[in-house]
Amino acid sequence: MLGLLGLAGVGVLVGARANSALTTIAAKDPTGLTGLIPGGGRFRFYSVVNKVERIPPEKYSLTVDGLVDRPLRLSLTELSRLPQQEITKDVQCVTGWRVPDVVWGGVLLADVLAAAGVHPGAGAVQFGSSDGVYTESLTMEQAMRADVLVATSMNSEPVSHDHGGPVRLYVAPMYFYKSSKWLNRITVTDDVIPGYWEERGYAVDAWVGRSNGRDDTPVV
Ligand SMILES: Nc1nc2c(c(=O)[nH]1)N[C@H]1C(S)=C(S)[C@@H](COP(=O)(O)O)O[C@H]1N2
Ligand SMILES: [Mo]
Repeated sequence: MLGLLGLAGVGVLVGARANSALTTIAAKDPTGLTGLIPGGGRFRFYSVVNKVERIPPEKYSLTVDGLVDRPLRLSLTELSRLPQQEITKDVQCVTGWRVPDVVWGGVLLADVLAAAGVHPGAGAVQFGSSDGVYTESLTMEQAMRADVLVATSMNSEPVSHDHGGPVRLYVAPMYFYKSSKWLNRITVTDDVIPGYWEERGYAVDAWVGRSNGRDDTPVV
């Protein structure tokens, strides 16, 4: 019980600090307090850095490296030539807000990894962001799920800059902090490397409703 309260406390403090660090993006939510009100049904914009450079679609590339047979640098056009997948599911932030039935489009992370050829025995995947700071990771088993997407569209529009476009991750069954914005690198590793928020007290295995001391309805 004390443990759970402690983690919740850390979450609120850390969230407040992150929000106060925002300028450009947080102008849409200047107090940051709306992020703590459950059931709003609308997105909040989050970034742990003040400003993220906007990448024109034609300049975008996604590096796939690490324990793979064929390291890749995929342009948006090349991503669009891989099998396209659509997933309609909720977004759930660990601070309480949830957006129902978001339509995500893009390429399954599993298909991107297959294109690069993952070395047998590689245990995990790390994600990098063009903000230069945020990282995330998944176990290889989690990365291969059919509800984990390298997303290029959101609600049938290209993913906007504020939402992490041109390309972000969408990890449906986990809290939204797993869904790295401004995704620019996928590195296959031996083991999971805890990400930005996980170094600050949040769960590495961030299943909605089964982690972080929360009882949200799972996203399945
Ligand atoms: N690069 C990066 N990715 C990120 C974050 C971030 O600060 N930087 N915040 C995470 C958190 S906590 C949430 S709730 C969502 C917010 O996504 P949105 O801004 O599109 O609503 O992005 C996640 N991915
Ligand atoms: Mo979040």
